[in-house]
Amino acid sequence: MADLSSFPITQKWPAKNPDIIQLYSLPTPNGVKVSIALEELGLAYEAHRIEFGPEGVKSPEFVSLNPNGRIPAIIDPNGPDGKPIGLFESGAILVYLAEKTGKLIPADPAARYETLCWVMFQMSGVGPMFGQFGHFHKFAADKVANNPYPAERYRDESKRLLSILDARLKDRQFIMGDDYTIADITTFPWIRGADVFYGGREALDYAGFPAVMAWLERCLARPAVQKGLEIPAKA
Ligand SMILES: N[C@@H](CCC(=O)N[C@@H](CS)C(=O)NCC(=O)O)C(=O)O
Repeated sequence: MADLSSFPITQKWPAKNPDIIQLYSLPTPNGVKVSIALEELGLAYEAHRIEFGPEGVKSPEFVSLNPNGRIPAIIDPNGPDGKPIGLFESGAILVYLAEKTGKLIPADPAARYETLCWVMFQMSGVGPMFGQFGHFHKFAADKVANNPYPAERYRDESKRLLSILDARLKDRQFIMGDDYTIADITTFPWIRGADVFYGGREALDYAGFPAVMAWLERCLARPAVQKGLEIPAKA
């Protein structure tokens, strides 16, 4: 049996089966990327629900795994050289899982790097900009009631990113073409999330990006996605 005792997080959220991947997450746009990938890959894992706040993501035990105090994070008991490894940042976790299994990322080197470009496009662009859009459009709307600038800035930048994605998907099934990859898994939860969590469908003019909408439906139709979107479930 794997020994995960060097990871303090396992004291607060004990592993029932330390031989399988431990996922620390919540079903948010960043969190579901990892549960969706794990489901798609058919890897065995145990999901721990980590709430926001001092008892969850900001607790010393969680921060010992991710110094940034944010979900998602994982421990793989069977990492490089067969040793346990802890990982945080959803993009890094997706690259790790894809490379571990040789799936959800092309084997061809040039196509692999192209996939990574689109993963980084999401991590540095779509995620942060959509997140700020949601903040000003919904959660802090009352704080900026007299100043439309922040909401407009992030709305317009989010729409610009959507137009880039729409052009990419116009003649492709998925971001990398016929194959569904980690570039899709990192991106579509944010397109869905801006609607489901922020009510941003109209403000972001989703109807104006038909290729993105058709791709989102294709992604959401996958059984692994339907399952991953609900993980970790509420106790
Ligand atoms: N770049 C990080 C972002 C992670 C992130 O922002 N997670 C959010 C949930 S979607 C979180 O844990 N927020 C808790 C907090 O800010 O206290 C990643 O992709 O993993």
